[in-house]
Amino acid sequence: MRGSFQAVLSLLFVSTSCLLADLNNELIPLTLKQMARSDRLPESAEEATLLTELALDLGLPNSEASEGWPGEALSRIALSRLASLSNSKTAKEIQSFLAEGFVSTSLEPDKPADPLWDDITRRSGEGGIQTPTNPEALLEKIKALGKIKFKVIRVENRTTHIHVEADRAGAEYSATWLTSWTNTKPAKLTNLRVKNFKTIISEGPWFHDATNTVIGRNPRFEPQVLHGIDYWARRITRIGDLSLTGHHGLAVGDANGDGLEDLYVCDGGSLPNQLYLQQADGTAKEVALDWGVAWLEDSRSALFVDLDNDGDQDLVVATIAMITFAENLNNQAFKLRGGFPGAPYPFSLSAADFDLDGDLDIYTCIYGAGDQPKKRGFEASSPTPFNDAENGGRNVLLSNLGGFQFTDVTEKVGLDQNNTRWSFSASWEDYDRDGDPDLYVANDFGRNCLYQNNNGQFSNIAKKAGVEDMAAGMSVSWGDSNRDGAPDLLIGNMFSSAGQRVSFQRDYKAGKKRMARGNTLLTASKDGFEDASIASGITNGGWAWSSGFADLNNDGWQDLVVANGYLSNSRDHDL
Ligand SMILES: [Ca+2]
Ligand SMILES: [Ca+2]
Ligand SMILES: [Ca+2]
Ligand SMILES: [Ca+2]
Repeated sequence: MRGSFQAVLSLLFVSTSCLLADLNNELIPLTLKQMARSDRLPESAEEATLLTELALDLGLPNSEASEGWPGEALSRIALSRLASLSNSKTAKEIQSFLAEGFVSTSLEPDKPADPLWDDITRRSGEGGIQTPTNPEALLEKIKALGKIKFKVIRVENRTTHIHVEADRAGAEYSATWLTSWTNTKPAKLTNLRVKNFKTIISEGPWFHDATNTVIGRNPRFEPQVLHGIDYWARRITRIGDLSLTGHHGLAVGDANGDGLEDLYVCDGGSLPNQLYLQQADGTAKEVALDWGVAWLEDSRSALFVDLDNDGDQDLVVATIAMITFAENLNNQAFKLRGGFPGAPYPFSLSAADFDLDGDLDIYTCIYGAGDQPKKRGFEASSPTPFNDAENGGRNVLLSNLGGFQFTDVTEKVGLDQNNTRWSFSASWEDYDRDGDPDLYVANDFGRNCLYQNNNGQFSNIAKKAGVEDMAAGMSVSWGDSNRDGAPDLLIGNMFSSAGQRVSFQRDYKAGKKRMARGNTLLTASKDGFEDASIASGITNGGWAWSSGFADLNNDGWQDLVVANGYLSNSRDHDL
């Protein structure tokens, strides 16, 4: 274990010097140097203590707690009964849970199949009429759905709203069930109504995992790539800057100018970033060390962009030490040109020519404020209040001055308005079609920003435009989802069943209720933006992080891709 750690540390390391090359230029010259092993060994055993648990205080009670939350008790009972129903082998086992006169709709009515594409079809609708159902019939219906999982998303009097997902060979089923329970001990199920269901039927898988085929032969694949964060958390000390939340982005671009897209992959602190060059046979060769970009700093985001307009793809990487800028040298290597240290704890990068002077400028989202060497993220400061926090980090717009010189113009151009929120992600689009790029910023723990560009000066018009989407904003992308010519907004937000239950019980105001609702789709028209999230069925994307529009099947309609998931415990009914 220790051997791999030291081997990693003996690779290249970025160091800084404080010489300013130019008064306007705010990049610091950087050099590469060999790092001595002793540079980063922990000062004491205490400092080497691993961060084993992330405590994220959302201001909501623990979902397991029932004190003061009567609905939570019924929620747990419902979950346990439903698990018994799906696990039972004989009708006799479930008889004790069913009230006399139990009624149920069909769980998966035989609706006509709508074609989606190729041989993939969808059946959807409501459950229909409730009829008396005996235990044998109920068990048969449940078994027919396949491997089944439940989440309680709302408790209303004695009725629990259940999100159901099930899969079997060739089909995936998802539904909302309303289940009502007697107020007796033990609580018994009086009726089960399928409010809506959707079954996607497909002969074969839609995607194949090509990871091993494409990058599996690289020397670092087994020792580095194949291991997850839990493996590295036990081997890299805190002083190695390994972030356990795994926010490491990647960039796609043609680094060597051969017409094939290549990949730069960011990794956690003490693990070198990787550069994969696509080969003619479809595999990819890892060359980061030879190309001078195997940096070890915890890296959050990267961009391949042509910063000097010479036709090749330069590289920008947001590390926790600084934003680094590297020039592409004849499609053969990168040369470090400087680093911007004024953006600590970055989460994402985006590029646009905001001032229309012909070169690309760089915007960086900064999440938390108060970053310190030994305390980062939520350890250094927490968002308050959790639904409208303004105590986050300061996002930065760096204007490209040419010749790999950049200057911080955030304040000068008006982007300092509402600029202390917990920003994860930003996306540029000329949404008002006046010729200049405008900027949407997705913020965790509160309101998002839409900065309208007016001749290089920005105003946050999110409130006026109705696009604040006060929630746990993780990601944003622009795309024309309804093909009316106006760009719409997709915002990745967390969907939390526990959060939905407690916000409903306490009758939280709309602003707080939205915190756990899930993804948001805001469609634009000449009359402004409209919230189409629920109508379009996109809210439940799990605990969403990165998301984006992509026309996956080339039918001219934008599909959505959402990356989701979070640290979880071993409960097997956790979706
Ligand atoms: Ca290439
Ligand atoms: Ca270039
Ligand atoms: Ca514009
Ligand atoms: Ca499509």
